[in-house]
Amino acid sequence: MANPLDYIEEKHPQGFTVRYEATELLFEGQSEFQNVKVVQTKGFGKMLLNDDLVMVTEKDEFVYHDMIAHVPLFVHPNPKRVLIIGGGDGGTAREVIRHPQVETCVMVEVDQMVVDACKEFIPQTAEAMSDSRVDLRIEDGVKFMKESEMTFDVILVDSTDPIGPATPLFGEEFYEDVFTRLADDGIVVAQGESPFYEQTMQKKLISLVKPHAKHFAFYNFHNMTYPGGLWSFLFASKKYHPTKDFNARRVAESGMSFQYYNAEMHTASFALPEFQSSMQKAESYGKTCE
Ligand code: AG3
Repeated sequence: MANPLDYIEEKHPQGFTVRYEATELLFEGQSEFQNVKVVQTKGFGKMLLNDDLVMVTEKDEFVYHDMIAHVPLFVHPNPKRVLIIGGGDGGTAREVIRHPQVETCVMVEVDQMVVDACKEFIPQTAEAMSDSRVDLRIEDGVKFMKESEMTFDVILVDSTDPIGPATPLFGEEFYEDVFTRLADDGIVVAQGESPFYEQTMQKKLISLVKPHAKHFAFYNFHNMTYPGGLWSFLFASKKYHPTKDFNARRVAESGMSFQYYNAEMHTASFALPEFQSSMQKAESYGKTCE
């Protein structure tokens, strides 16, 4: 064993640390943007960490990737052009291209090292990046949004936490460009952080989409490895309502099978705990998220 390990930790400024038993450090590198690690854990399969924050594990990545992709793709009636900002592990692209209407999935990831490390060690997610419908560009997502002339039906912001390279992805200018590149009936879904630990950031995310979207709402999921377990995405659209414009029959008719997503979870995930729901209502004044 090249680099034996006893454990790997994700430390939190809120005063707790999550420790995973691990056996081997499969990869470690320092890119221009961040520290990248792939670790063989005992209980979660291979794990990708960026700046020592857990991004993906083989055991539970299906939850996040189901929910970032299938919620908007089953609301939009004909999602042909999809854009992923970030998502260098490939898991989001994998779920996007399962939808037969998708003609092209442009993926803009800033860090080549993340893509290379995942291609070598986590094919479970990375494999999708070799599909002919995936147009992978190693480029700064903020710059791409500013300079691109393409229009997208669905834009998925699959980012890390708002520290390090992802900071501008939680900014006003970026969202102005996102909505410029979004079709009139387009949908944006963004990685929405923890409802328990990141309430300030969730308020900020609402303020970023509110000026541009007709409908917007957080939806939640539970996974095994993001701090607190409960985590959010933010749905925003110039046209579609995330549950009223969702036709559950389409899920059944698709013939697709999932490990986390299903038609009931789709609707239920928009039911928020009271503290988050009242925050959302308070921050949305004048605009509807209902
Ligand atoms: N995106 C990262 C979600 C945030 C995780 N945060 C944390 N562990 N503190 C995941 C990318 C999956 N494609």
